[in-house]
Amino acid sequence: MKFNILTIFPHILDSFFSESILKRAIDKKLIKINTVNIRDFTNDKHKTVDDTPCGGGAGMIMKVEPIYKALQKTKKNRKNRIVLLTPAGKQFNQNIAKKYSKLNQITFICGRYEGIDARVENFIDEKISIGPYILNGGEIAAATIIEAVSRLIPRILGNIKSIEEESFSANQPFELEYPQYTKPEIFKVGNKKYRVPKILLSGNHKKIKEWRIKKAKKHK
Ligand code: 6GU
Repeated sequence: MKFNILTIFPHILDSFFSESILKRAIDKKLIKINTVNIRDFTNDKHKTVDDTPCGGGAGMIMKVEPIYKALQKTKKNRKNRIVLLTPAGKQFNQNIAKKYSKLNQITFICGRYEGIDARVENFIDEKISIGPYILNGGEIAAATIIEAVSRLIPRILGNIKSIEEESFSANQPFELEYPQYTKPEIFKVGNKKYRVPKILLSGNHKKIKEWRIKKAKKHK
């Protein structure tokens, strides 16, 4: 699966993609991250990507032409979804992540919060936000979505079972989240002892399963 990221800060996400699971997925060619510098699609001497708002007002607005040209360069095919990242978009969620994970290619346009020429909307499939708060630009949103989508692509996570057991994939958000523990069985802070629940050390898998279901329901 290929992710195109159109941005004026092409290196902002470099370290994010060069560690851990996403790095492994890129190395194994399960995903490809194609960062496109919008500035490369300007044709004036100063490589201008923004300009003052028509009608007046504060701030700068991202120009439509460089974004349009950058979009033309990302190879189009039936399954290439073009997503404008903006706090005014539809809120991203796990169902959207699942749908995206079935596509061949997604192109993210990272706007700066101050604004983007509204004519860009003629060249996109949808507007997406990652939550009800304002970021300076869409780059962190692109990283968030790419991480959520990538881990649903088969073979990217080492342990596929952990996805299957995950509450979200059962379409029951949070319901199946039970508390997890690892060694040591007793964690001491001063004279206070924090213990792993005895049942989890019992080896009784049926009882453990029942306990986990009970705990997960309480969690809600
Ligand atoms: Cl996609 N962009 C910006 N600038 N802010 C956001 C966002 C996106 N999603 C939530 N806040």
